[in-house]
Amino acid sequence: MKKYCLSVDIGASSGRLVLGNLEKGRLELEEVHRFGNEIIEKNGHFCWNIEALFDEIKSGVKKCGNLGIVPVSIGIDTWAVDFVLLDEHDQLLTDAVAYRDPRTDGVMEEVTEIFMKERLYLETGIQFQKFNTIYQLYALKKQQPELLEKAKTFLMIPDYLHFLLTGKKTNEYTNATSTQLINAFTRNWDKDIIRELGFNYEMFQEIKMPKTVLGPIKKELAAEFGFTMDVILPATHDTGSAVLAIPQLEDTIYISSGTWSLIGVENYFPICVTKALDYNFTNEGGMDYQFRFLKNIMGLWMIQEVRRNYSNRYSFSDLVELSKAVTETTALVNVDDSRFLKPENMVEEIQGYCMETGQKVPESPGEIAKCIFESLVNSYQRAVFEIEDIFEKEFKSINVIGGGSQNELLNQLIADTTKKEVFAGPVEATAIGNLVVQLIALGEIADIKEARRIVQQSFEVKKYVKSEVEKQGGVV
Ligand code: LFR
Repeated sequence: MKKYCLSVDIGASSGRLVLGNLEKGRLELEEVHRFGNEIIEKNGHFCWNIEALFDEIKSGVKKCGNLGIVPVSIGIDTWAVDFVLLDEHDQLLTDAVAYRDPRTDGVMEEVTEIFMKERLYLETGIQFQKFNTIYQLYALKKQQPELLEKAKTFLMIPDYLHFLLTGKKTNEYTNATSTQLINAFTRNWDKDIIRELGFNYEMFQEIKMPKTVLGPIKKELAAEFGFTMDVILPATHDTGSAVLAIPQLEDTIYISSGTWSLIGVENYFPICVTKALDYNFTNEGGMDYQFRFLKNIMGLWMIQEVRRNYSNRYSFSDLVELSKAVTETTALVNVDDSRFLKPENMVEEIQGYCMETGQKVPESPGEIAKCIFESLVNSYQRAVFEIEDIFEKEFKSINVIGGGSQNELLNQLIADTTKKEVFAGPVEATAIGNLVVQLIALGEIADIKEARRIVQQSFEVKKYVKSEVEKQGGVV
């Protein structure tokens, strides 16, 4: 009998339920359900529609039943940093406020007056981003202190969805590290930071590692689905799952490419040196206590927003084609400027930046898209330099994974700019990484090393090298 696991991977712009099973040493995937996700406005904040997301998960599970497939287990991953608080009756006290909400404007600066940046970095190894959970909690403490006082439970988004499935409360490690409240060395909640900031330590749950079998789904859900299954914790931070699906990491820098571009390397210990702090790299906790030494780059969010500004008249591939047709050199923007985090209108924000910096203002959709792609690659190039500077070595290749790895133009631009071999794929890296952890927990795969071998045998990876035109000194 084939053993199926079900991965639920929800990103900032879409979610999917993918079944996975091992067949003759290869991992087979079957997408059973896909749905959109977006930020909504609720009670004066930008939020996630968490109820709708849970409904989509249930619809997807039911589709498995319709296909006659009963998964042995299910595991959920999502983006990081966001959370909900529950009261003493396990009811929601807060909305699932999204990290792009301006409630944290200026808060990081306040917190880093209480804690020196160096101390926070030395203890947590986490990069400074205004939306980290630590700043969101501090914003809440200032703006709605009564909610924090009533809170009995802190759950991150996947923790909460797992709670809805099982009734069990836990904080999964990989995602918990993105709070900037986990000590990188004890790998547990940092009591000192939590208490000094005046958060209630008791609301944080026991940290559980990926591979933990949380338990069976609630009886009423089993009755609704017509079958039961276990919840097995994957790396619930989507980037943590994605990186597990990189076939080989030796001398390789990865870019997990989606709404964000996460660029970095896998590491066995956290690097909390001053240079890493200055470059603002993070040490996110990974499976088996590996660390992802990486940096967040604004990513395809900018293109997603541009599409929205043009009322979705252009598909992603339309924008790629239009940008290819632009022959003039383009203006460049600093994609990591926080003005691009959630501007009212991305097109106008880009144009404003170009105007203020005395560059030719991109006007057509093709020019805007070209400006975004080239600016992104410019930022990747800078991050590559920083990584090589910190590790004092050259990396041979770059492996782009995730949905963004389908963007051939971007892949080629990366190869041309960094002059490194670029490997693109697997596209469904996050779902794959989620599934392999469940399969390891079930004893179907020995460990991550074997999982990576299986990934290599199962999925297509395309190679890009510096183009000939570029080699001869022409323009891209
Ligand atoms: C990618 C991601 C990044 C995290 C950002 C915000 O989906 O999880 O790793 O920094 O979203 O949570």
